[in-house]
Amino acid sequence: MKAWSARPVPVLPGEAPLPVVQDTRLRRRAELPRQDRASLYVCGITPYDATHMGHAATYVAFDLLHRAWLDAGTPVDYVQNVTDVDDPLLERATATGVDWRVLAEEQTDLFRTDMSALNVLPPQHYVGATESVAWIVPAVEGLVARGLAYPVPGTDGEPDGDVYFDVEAAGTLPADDGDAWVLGDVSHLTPEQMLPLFAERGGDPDRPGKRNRLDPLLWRVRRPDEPFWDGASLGEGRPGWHIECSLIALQHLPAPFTVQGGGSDLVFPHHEMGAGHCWALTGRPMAQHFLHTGMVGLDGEKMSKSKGNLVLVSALRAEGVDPAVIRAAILAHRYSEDWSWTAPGLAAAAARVDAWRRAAQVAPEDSAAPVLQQVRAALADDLDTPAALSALDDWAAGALTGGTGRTSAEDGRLVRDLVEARLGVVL
Ligand code: 5CA
Ligand code: ZN
Repeated sequence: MKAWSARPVPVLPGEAPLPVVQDTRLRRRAELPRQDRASLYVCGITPYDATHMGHAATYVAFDLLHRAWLDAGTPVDYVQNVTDVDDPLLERATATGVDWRVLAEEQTDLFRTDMSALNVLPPQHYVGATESVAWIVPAVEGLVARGLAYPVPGTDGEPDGDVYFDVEAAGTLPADDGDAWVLGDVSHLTPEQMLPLFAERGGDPDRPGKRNRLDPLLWRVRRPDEPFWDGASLGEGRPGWHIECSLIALQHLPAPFTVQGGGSDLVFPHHEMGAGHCWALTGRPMAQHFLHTGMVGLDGEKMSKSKGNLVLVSALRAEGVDPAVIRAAILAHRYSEDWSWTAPGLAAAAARVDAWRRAAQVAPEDSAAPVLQQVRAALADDLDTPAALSALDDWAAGALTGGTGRTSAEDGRLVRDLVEARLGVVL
């Protein structure tokens, strides 16, 4: 499907270092590899309640990584999915009496508009689950043929034939280079820790007939009143969630690709199982690095539909809030930490952006090069945006209280370019 547009990225003088990032799977900080091209897959929205500040913070975080690569002279192949058919979307459509396709299209459109407004660089491939069924079916058939997936008989109103991934069988596949996947490879959770998360996040541990309670669904056979696709030997149905992302990634990116991204709510089961599927299909790891963003709440509570405490980007925009200010409010927090959206946080961001804008009009001569270096160094340290913002605040304070020193339009322009190129904030 079509992605969205963002402003062209200003080119900065010199070359930035590649960032060191916190890798969930490796459980340590890791230097990103020097590559001719980097490859990035970020899990996209399920389009029924887009775009709240949590979504926005996650896509802004990976946009910072994207911009870090560009500033280091590395082009990025970026893929993002849209989970445009899945249980929560269908449930919401039924509950509100809207056709699921209409709901998905409306919410995806709103998301694209929000991403454009927030100046988030688009992926080259923006791919719906519904566009990928033709790739998913033969992959699942192949896993069944190799004994790595199996159909479950019907019970209690559930039809015959739902296909599950055999986590134990996949975990015994031999690896040439010691980089095999076993359950827990990405998340490092114990089975006891996995079970409640699995149940909470779309899994069905109690489905009779499964070999392991943690085996995830690959293919859900047709149910009355549910959308379905031709599944060849699997029968009509629709794909499971994790296999969607594995196949969309494998369709467009090498295995392993450089970074798999998403919110920390996706570490288990989504990224764990996605990596297992990729391993079973290719004999290679899914990604070299797994990065996860913290969860954003509202005034100290988790932001969620059920609590009704969503702060939507579109609602803020409708109130006339400058998207540059929304972005600056997000960047005041480290991407990897949980944090809360607050009204004072938004007000502080507005004051900050205003100070930067005023300072850019009166930038002291030769002040841009040092702040360029400081911002690059901060962002190279696991995208430390609070440190980057603090360097810019110091620069702005100096400019605004600079007294009689000479000002330089060129320095002002360079700082504006820096803020836009690296932070995506348009001054
Ligand atoms: N479609 C799946 C991924 S394949 C999904 O999780 N969709 S979502 O709409 O629920 O979330 C979209 C992205 O936003 C995911 O990367 C998710 O981890 C992230 N996200 C969701 N809620 C929050 C939150 N409160 N804070 C930060 N990130 C969030
Ligand atoms: Zn995903």
